[in-house]
Amino acid sequence: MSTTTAPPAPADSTPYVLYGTKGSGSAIAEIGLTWCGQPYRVVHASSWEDDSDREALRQLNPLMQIPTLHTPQGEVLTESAAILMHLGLRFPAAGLLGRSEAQRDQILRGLVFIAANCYSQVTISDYPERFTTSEQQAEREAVRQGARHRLHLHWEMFADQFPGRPWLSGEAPGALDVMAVIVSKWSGTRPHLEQHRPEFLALLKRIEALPLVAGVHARHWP
Ligand SMILES: N[C@@H](CCC(=O)N[C@@H](CS)C(=O)NCC(=O)O)C(=O)O
Repeated sequence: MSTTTAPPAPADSTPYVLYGTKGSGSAIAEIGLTWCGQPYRVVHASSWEDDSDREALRQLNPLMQIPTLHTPQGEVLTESAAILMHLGLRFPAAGLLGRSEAQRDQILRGLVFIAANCYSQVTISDYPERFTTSEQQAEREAVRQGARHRLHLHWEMFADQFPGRPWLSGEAPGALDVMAVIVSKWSGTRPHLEQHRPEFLALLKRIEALPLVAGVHARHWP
């Protein structure tokens, strides 16, 4: 049994506390929080940075993945899609989850699609050693390449099934645009889309230019 204690939950009057680092998926939560006008404090933490608060992150999220969020009510939220859903439901006026039930259904579907079929492949591409018992570098590289191939295929499917009308979330941008614009940054996805789905790439660039997105994006990828 662990003898360590979890970091104290923020009191009700304190803002959201986001565990994350620059150039990572914590940008998804930051855009969502900004979108909903919610103040937040960032704790510098990631599994791959020794000089970050890895122990605090581990206690909140045994996967040690970011974004990990402590709500003002003291709940721990992990999983980017769940964080965006939480924000969309908690602050409906911000419009993260669309303006109709039909739109909301497609946004939820798209968020789960990206989490299940794209973000998961990025993890395999980044850490192929976790997904094979082989210690051979060539075998691990084969796992990485397989994940990237699958990832790019999944983005093609996403682009075909979630056309921008004119945004991924409907007539106004929302949670699905936020998730797509960040998760598509990794593992060679954008160069692949440039060749195979150029219109979809142009849509991602439009999303990236939205003021609510651009501010956070510039801090993460200066
Ligand atoms: N399923 C998670 C995945 C989050 C994730 O993989 N985050 C990356 C950073 S972009 C991470 O923390 N990776 C570190 C690790 O897996 O050790 C989500 O959708 O938020």
